[in-house]
Amino acid sequence: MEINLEEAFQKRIDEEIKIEPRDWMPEKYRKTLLRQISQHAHSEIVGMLPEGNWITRAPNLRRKVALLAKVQDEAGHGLYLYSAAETLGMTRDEMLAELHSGKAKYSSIFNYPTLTWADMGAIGWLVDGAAIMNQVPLCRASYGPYARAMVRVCKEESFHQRQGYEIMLTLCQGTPEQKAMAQDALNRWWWPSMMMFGPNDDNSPNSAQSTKWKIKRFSNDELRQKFVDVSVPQAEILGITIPDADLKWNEARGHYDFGVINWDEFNQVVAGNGPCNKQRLKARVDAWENGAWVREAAVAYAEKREKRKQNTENTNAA
Ligand code: BYC
Repeated sequence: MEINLEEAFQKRIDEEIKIEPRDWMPEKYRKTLLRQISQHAHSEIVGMLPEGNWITRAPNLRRKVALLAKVQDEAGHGLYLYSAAETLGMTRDEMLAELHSGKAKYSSIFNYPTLTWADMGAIGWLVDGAAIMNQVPLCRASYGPYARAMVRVCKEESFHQRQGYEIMLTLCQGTPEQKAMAQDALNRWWWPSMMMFGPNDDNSPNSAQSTKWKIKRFSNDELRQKFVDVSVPQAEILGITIPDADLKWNEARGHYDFGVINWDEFNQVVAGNGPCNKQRLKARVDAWENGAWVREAAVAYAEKREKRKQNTENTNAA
């Protein structure tokens, strides 16, 4: 019986029919999605912190409004994604408990510090650029609630990428000091952005199954290559240099070759030993603890309303 269910499930996926929350699914499919979607949600929420750092210091009102809107969008993305993950049978409180205990991962990229205003440009350009590359194919993921959430996320990410690139363009057309600041931000954010796509394909334990289930449509290395190929001409327009001595157009492949990623650094960051891991986690745990009174007040208010509604219904019935 189990075999038939699995076969029917895979057939639906092969036929590009979306899997919905009430459909039968293998336990491992549910777990894989819960892992990926909840980690994605955590990344959006933790991802607000490095940029939130610059809202009060944005150089003018226009930049401040755009950055504020971007950070708010990220909160929204986190909420759509937590809702999609909840349809797989885990509560939001349980997911947050896993983040706060350090059990659940979030993207390595958010464990790096934002040292100058140019970092807001580099994050928008590169981090959101990498995010779009990875997330557009997720709009076609086999699980309906995830795919639908990603459609809206991707539309907003595209605005984020442009606001970042525009900051870079302005700095690169500014004074030599401003251009140097943009170059410095590119130097620090390039390699961590390359790591966002995850380990190389031959070292990616989840890829084979996630590809078969059409959660993943492209491999980690394919997406990383696409990211390099689009970023190089963008850096040329800015007139700044990607910090990779091995970056070179390969006519035969029709792609840019690039240098080797420092996987030791990646593994250290993912293991919790990056420059800002402790600070990021502490900020989230503090926010949760300091927000306890808001949650309690919301529950008390909902209970009061419910009681009032029942009293009115009883009075009307009498
Ligand atoms: N950082 O077998 P693999 C954003 C983990 S949000 C940390 O290839 P998979 C944005 C991976 O989880 C950015 N960990 O895994 C937000 C796995 O460990 P577990 C987040 C990473 O899942 C605000 C192990 O390494 N984007 O863009 O097949 C502002 C082996 O990897 C990382 C998403 O979450 C990493 N970089 O593929 C701006 C997108 N890479 O869980 C921007 C959705 C890998 O088995 N997620 N690991 O213990 C995905 O597309 C996939 O989960 C990944 C990894 C491509 C990231």
